[in-house]
Formats: sequence, C-alpha cells, structure tokens
Amino acid sequence: MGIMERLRLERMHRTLARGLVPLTFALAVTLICMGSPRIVSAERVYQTSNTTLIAINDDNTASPYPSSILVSGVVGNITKVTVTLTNLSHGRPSDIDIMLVSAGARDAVIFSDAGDGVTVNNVTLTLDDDAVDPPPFASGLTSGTFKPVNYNPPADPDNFVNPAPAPSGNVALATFIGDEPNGTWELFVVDSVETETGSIAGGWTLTITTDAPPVMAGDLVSIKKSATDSGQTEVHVLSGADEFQSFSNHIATVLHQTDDTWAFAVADWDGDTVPDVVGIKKSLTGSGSTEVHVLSGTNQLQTFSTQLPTALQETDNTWAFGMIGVPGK
Ligand SMILES: [Ca+2]
Ligand SMILES: [Ca+2]
Ligand SMILES: [Ca+2]
Ligand SMILES: [Ca+2]
Repeated sequence: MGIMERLRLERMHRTLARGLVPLTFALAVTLICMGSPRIVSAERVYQTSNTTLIAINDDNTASPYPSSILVSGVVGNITKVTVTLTNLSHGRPSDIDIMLVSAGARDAVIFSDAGDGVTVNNVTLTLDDDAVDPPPFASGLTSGTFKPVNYNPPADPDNFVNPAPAPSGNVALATFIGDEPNGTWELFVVDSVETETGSIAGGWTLTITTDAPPVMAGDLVSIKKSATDSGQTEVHVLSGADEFQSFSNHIATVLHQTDDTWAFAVADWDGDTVPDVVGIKKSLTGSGSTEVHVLSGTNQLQTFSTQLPTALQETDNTWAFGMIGVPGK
C-alpha cells in the first residue's frame, strides 16, 4: 500500500469514527470489514408520535380506536420497529390489551394482560424485541424498555373488535421487518375486564429503523473506475447532510473496473425515490451503440436494474452525459 493510499484510508477511518449526524434523521453507521476498501452500510431511524391522549374506557375499546400515525418519506427496508407508550396510567393494568397494525396491514399484539392489578400512574413503556425481559405478569409495571408480550390468562380475553383485524397471533415487533413503512400505522387499545379504567396521556411513539440506501439525495457521489482495491468499480459517497465533511458509504459495486470508455451519472432511474448510479458505456460495446447500465440504489448497487443499448452510436471523449429521473416509472 502506497503512502497516499495509507493516508487516504486513515483519513476515511478517522472520518468514520467521528460518526454522522444528518439534519433530519439519526444515522447510525455500521462498519462491515470486507477487506479493502472499508465498506459501510448505513441505517436510518425515523420517529413519529401521536401525542393525543388515549382514554382506556372500562371493558371497552379505547378512544380513539385506533390511534393512528401517518408515516411518510421513509426510504429503505424496515429492519426494526419499537413502540413507546407515554404516561400510561391504569387502576388495573392487566385489563389492557394493545395491538399494532402496520401500513402494510400486518399485526402484532404487543402488550396484553401484563402488570397484574397494581395501579400505575404515568409509567412510560418502550416495547422492543431487543429488551431483556417482558413486562411482568404478576407484579406492577415500571417505566423502562421491555419485550412485547401477550399473556393469556383464562379469565381475561382480548376483545379486539372491528375495525381491528382478527389477531394473527404475532407478538414480536419483528413481525414488521421488511414491511411497508409508509402509510397509516394503527394502535388498537382495549380494556377487557370490568371496573378499572386508565389512559395513555402522552400517546405513543413509533420508531422505524431502515437499511438506508447507499446513495441519498444531496450526497456527492465519487466514482473510482479503475485501480481499485476491490477490483470492481467503486462508489465513495460524501454526505450532503454533513456538508461533504465525511463519507457515508464506500461501496464495491457489481460493475467490473471501468475505463475511459465509460461515463457515469446519478439519477433515480426507476422512480422509487432512491438514487441509482448509471453507467454509460460509450465504446467497445457489444451492441455497437452507446449503452446504459443502471446500478440499483435500492439493492446497494449490487444488481443492475437494466442494461440497454441506445439509439446513439458509440461515442468518444467529444461527448458527455447526464440523466434525470423517470417520474412514475
Ligand atoms: Ca392476552
Ligand atoms: Ca386481555
Ligand atoms: Ca377495566
Ligand atoms: Ca431508484
């Protein structure tokens, strides 16, 4: 490794160690060691709340039923979901049953019949598959982070009624991995035993984590065509959210090393909101024409969305190229 290359990698490493704090979302960066260059995959965390009080009516559906959150603008595939219930109070928490229904119409009963008959005031519970324990069945609730749970004591039914779906039997929030993030998510709360009532005074918060696409709007995409460490054409992404002061990704793409017979552009070719990297093969093409080879942003530049000859003859250095996205495609 030459001195410049060593400096370059050390600089990258320092930059990555600083971490990234984009403007509109939290971005966690995971370093995956796959030899040289260092390949980074990023994930993004989106958080939305409905802070309207949920009244837990006695032996009935709550008001509102459901409490809804409209999610929009989420890109990537869901890798994790958590739910926070803020300021829950109830005279007998084991009366409470809660079902989450996603924008993609999957459902899970994430909290049911927990906390025994111990009155609670303003506890805040986060339900997270990665927590160590579920909330207790036979003792009182305390604020904290717990695994989703659906206890089913014989004398305490779970009476989810229309418009809630019939429960699928799912409990874990992993139910929603790979689900559609954008759209309306619904929280159905019921109280299934007479006498005691309660509320979730601060409403609820939905936190969705996705695997982020490798290239995002506003990023500076630098393309290393040849003499790459990986032996492939590489994409090195400078974070627009960090004013290009750090790398948000280093990717060895599916495309072999390239040369002066190739040009590149970035556009959302397939209209799925994730930018794609477009390779333009100008000459020495199999087809005898200038060709377009689109690397899929959604697939982390590991597949081609399309590879097409064009009506344009082979081209040389007297030509340059650009591309805009294809709306509605
Ligand atoms: Ca139950
Ligand atoms: Ca119940
Ligand atoms: Ca009750
Ligand atoms: Ca795209």
